[in-house]
Amino acid sequence: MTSVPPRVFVLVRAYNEEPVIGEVLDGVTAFWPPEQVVVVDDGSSDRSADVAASRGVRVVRHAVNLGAGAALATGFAYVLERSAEAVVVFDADGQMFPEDIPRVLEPVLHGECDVAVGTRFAGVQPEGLWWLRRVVLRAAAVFTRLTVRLPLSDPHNGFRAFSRKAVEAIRLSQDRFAYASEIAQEIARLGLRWREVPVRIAYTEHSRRKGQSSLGALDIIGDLFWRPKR
Ligand SMILES: Nc1nc2c(ncn2[C@@H]2O[C@H](COP(=O)(O)OP(=O)(O)OP(=O)(O)O)[C@@H](O)[C@H]2O)c(=O)[nH]1
Ligand SMILES: [Mg+2]
Repeated sequence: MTSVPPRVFVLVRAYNEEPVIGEVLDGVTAFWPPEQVVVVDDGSSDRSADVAASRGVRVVRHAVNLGAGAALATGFAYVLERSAEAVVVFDADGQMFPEDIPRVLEPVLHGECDVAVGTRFAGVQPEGLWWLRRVVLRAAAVFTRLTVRLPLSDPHNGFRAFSRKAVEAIRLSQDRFAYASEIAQEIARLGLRWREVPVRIAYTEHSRRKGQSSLGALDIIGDLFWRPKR
């Protein structure tokens, strides 16, 4: 991608990412205009939002922590209001590489699909991924294949790009991490065209300390089957 298309946004959800979000946003804004970067601060109790604002990006805040799915829904509403043509979702915790953004966006911008989903399991296996987490992520793929009939290899990878059509059509009712399974369900329900794009995911000390525990999978299953929807 030689120049950044207008009305294509990078959406960054952040919950207590103060130690790393500045560096992450520096990486993104090195080649993406800050006014096309939206940070949804999900009720952080640290200074994540202030650090983000200091980078000149747009910052939207939840007054309380609602969850990664709710933060995505807020970001979707925000970019739709700003006439977004497409949006790519990028994490604030330093696990993703800004250089991968154009590759994830490309099939959406070229009209080849409505949703591009990152996968960490194509090609080189991610370094530092603990075996139990790998098993859980693989199980999530099998679960998605069985329940939604969508053969995604990494449905819980947060690195995704969406066309405007997809953002308008997808309904998110899961506030927490079950939203990732819901996106797969929505892709299938709406018959959206999708594609997987290999991305790298780093496992850093910070991400391991504050990221999802493998037991989180049980929470997700609980949310999907037993928690009343919004
Ligand atoms: N954990 C968590 N993250 C949130 C929340 N709201 C927004 N986020 C952001 O959502 C992104 C993904 O969250 P992570 O906890 O890193 O989830 P993950 O990358 O799927 O899991 P790990 O591989 O364990 O890091 C990060 O940028 C978070 O800061 C929330 O309520 N809880
Ligand atoms: Mg993470």
